[in-house]
Amino acid sequence: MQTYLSYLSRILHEGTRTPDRTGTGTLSVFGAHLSFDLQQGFPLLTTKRVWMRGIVAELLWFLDGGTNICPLVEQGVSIWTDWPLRRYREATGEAISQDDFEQRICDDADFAAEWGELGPVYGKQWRNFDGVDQLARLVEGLRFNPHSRRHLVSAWHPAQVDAMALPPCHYAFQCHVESVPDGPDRLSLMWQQRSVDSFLGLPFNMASYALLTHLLADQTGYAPGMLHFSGGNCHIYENHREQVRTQLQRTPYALPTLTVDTAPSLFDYTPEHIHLHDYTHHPALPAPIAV
Ligand code: UFP
Repeated sequence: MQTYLSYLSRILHEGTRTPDRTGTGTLSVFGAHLSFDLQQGFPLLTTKRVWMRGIVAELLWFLDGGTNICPLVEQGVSIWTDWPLRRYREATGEAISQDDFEQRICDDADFAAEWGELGPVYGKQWRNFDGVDQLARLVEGLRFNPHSRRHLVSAWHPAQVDAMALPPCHYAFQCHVESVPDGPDRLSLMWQQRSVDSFLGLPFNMASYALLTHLLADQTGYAPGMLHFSGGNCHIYENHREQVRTQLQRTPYALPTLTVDTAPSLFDYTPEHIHLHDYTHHPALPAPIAV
C-alpha cells in the first residue's frame, strides 16, 4: 500500500494548483500508474477505514446493469445520491433533506423511476452497449480465447455521455491471462481512469476493480494476478489536504485477504458470497465529496 501513499505524496508535493468543475480547487498531476499484486493481499487501504460494504453493493449493482439509485438506497448506500438529489432540488426548488429524498425513493416506485435515474452510466454500458453485453462477452472470451489481446470493456459511449449524471471516471478496463510456472494461470486487470479524486474516489476504485478481478477469476478458473491502475488527471481536492497529511503519517497494517464463494454466473453474486478477512485499519477520515 506504500505505492498508494507515495502517489498521494507526489501529488501533494509536485501537483499544480488547478481550478476544477466543482469550484473546490485541486492539486493535480497528469499521468500516474499504480500496480498491486493480488496474490499479496486485497488492496483495501489500511491507513483509513474504507467502506467495503458500499464497494460490494456498487459493484454488484454495476454487474446487474443498474442505473437507478433505488437498489443502492434500499441497502443504505448513498454514494450515488448526491447527483439525483441536486437535480431534484434544482428542478423543483424544494429544499428536501437527503434522508427525506432517499425515503421517497424507497417508498414510491414512480418517484424513484423519475428522480432516481442516473442515465446510461456504468451498468448500462457494461451490460448493454448498443445491444452488446460486454461482460458476458468478456467472460466467454477469457474462458475460450484466453490469450486474446481484445479483452476490453468500455464505459465511454461518446453519443451518450451527455445523458449521464456523471460521465464515466473509470472509462475502460482490459483483462489479461498469464501462465505462471507451478500454478494455475493468472488473470490480471488494468483499468483506465480519466479523472481521479485520489483521497475519496481512488481507494474505492482500487478495491472495486480488485473485487471485479476476483469475481472474474472465480468465474473463469484462473487465480487473481496483477491489478494495474492508469490515471489521467490525478488530483487531491484542496479540502482533503489535511486528511491526506494525516494519512501520510500513519503506518500501514498488513493487507486483508478476500475469498469468494462461487456463484453460477458473474451476474449471480450477492454480498454473502464475498468474504473479507483480517481487515485491520486506522480510523476513518471523513471528507466532503465534490459534486
Ligand atoms: N471520481 C472518482 N472516482 C469515481 C467517480 C468519481 O475519483 O469512481 F465516479 C471523481 C473524480 C473527480 C470527480 O474528482 O469525481 C468527477 O468530476 P469530473 O467529471 O469533472 O472529472
